[in-house]
Amino acid sequence: MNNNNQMIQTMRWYGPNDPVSLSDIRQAGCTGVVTALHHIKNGEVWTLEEINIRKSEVEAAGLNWEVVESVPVHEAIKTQAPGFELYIDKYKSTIKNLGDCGIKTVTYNFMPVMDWTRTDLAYPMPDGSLALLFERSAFIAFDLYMLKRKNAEKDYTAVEIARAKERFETMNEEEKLLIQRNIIKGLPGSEESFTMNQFQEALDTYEGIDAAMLRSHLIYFLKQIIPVAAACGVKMVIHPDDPPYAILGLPRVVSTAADIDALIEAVPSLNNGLCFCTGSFGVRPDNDLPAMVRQFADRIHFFHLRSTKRNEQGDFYEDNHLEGDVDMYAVMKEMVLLMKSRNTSIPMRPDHGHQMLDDLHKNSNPGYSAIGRLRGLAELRGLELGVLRSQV
Ligand code: DNO
Repeated sequence: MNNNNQMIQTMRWYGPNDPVSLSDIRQAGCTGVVTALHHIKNGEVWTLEEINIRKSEVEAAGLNWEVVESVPVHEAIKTQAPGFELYIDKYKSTIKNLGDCGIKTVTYNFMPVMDWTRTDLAYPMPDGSLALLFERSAFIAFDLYMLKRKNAEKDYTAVEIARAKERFETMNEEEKLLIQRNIIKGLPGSEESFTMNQFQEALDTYEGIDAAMLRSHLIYFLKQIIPVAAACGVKMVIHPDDPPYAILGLPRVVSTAADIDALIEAVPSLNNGLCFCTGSFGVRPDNDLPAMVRQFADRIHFFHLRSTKRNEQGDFYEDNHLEGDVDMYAVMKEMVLLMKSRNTSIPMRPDHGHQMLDDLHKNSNPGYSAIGRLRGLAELRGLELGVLRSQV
């Protein structure tokens, strides 16, 4: 068995204010963390000094800063609003500074306005733990009856609208506010937070931008950034859309294998890489995850491992890491093969986890409590070992 080709175990750390400490992460069995300079405003340059402060803090706890998640892409770059070139220049400086500090894998996404989206952050599981849920009728009710987005009805079927109306009528004021907050306030790591008015204004900046145009803006960004990243040995890894389809009339262009293919065709460099998030891609039944790992084997530089369970109405909740719709065993087999064939170790993190045990009485970032992720990591690490040993 070749230990050098095993996944590098990490957890996301939100920085000094994260209720889960570096020591907790180390005790969970991780050798590294995934973190970002969340205190720096979107679009501003991460200086060498700021990067080194964070790096020293992580290293003092006996861990490595393996991956940056995320260097956010300013909205002006996504819409190509006047002055966006300046933000591209700043982004290049940040990438160069990270490379100079030895941090060589950088995650980002290209989702318009909002990052990952859920409607319920405390959805009770039968075992008493709490999960994250995307409930389609609650989301549509938000769109139609709270946001009251112009022409929103045309995005939904008559059945969906009727269901959303009924759902809305059963909500009390508190529940309405909670759903609103979950959607527009931004989940941890989103880096954007809005009031209802600001949210509508942000949506309006995408008027006239369809999927083809958004894709061309992404390709323009990649053509600018990837050569800089390649020159300083940084692998850029794009995170897929979550959920992996258009929402609220906003286009999304990183949801399927065909989407990724288009980006590779435009910018073939292997530094134009992928953060393979099984939870995000796995929401679509037409995404064949093991096949996608094989297809993009040479440019997957980071794994997010988690599973979701969907129903026929378009709802999904985050299941235990080895349960739900993702065939984690099949994905892990492909991961093991790909690390072996590239003779490398790829960082992974157990993505999210249920709030459980003592964490039920603690404050934590939704999806990022300690014990649920520890359970996920332990299961995934065991699965990897089983796959490896059975291949010998
Ligand atoms: C959610 C995360 C995302 C991810 C960004 C990457 O838990 O996976 O917020 O960090 O989309 O840019």
